[in-house]
Amino acid sequence: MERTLGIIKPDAVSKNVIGKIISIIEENEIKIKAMKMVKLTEEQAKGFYYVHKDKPFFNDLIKFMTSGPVVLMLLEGENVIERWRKIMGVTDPAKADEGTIRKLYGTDIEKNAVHGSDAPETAEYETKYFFNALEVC
Ligand code: IDP
Ligand code: MG
Repeated sequence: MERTLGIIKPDAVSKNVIGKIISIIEENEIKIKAMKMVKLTEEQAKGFYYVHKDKPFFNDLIKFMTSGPVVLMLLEGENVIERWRKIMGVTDPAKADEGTIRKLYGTDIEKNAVHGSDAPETAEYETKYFFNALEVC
């Protein structure tokens, strides 16, 4: 069993597809062990995306991620880090496979509907960044 962090980003929340994305998670035998809807502060978003701080898209990304509420989810399942990334699709919705969440609900390479940790170390950092032990069922 593995754990990863999933986020439904502000574009998907404003498109009213939280339920559709959660359905996809459940259909794929992934368990939601913790979940909350929050509006990230600039400081919280910057801390979360610190690995991208030197990228040219960083400032816009922070603006986007703080533009409205997000749904944070701690996901659990077999091989869930890799499986959730596959279910999401690649970063650019235009290049994502048919049926992936980013293809279905993403807008562009920045506003791409969902987040997923990319490796065991980042999953560990990211799940602990947003959830403490008492919040995990
Ligand atoms: P990932 O979310 O598929 O792992 P990362 O490269 O880790 O992609 O980038 C983090 C987030 O930054 C992306 O999900 C997307 O919202 C945004 N992003 C990535 N590359 C670009 C870009 O070239 N332009 C604008 N935003 C980008
Ligand atoms: Mg990433």
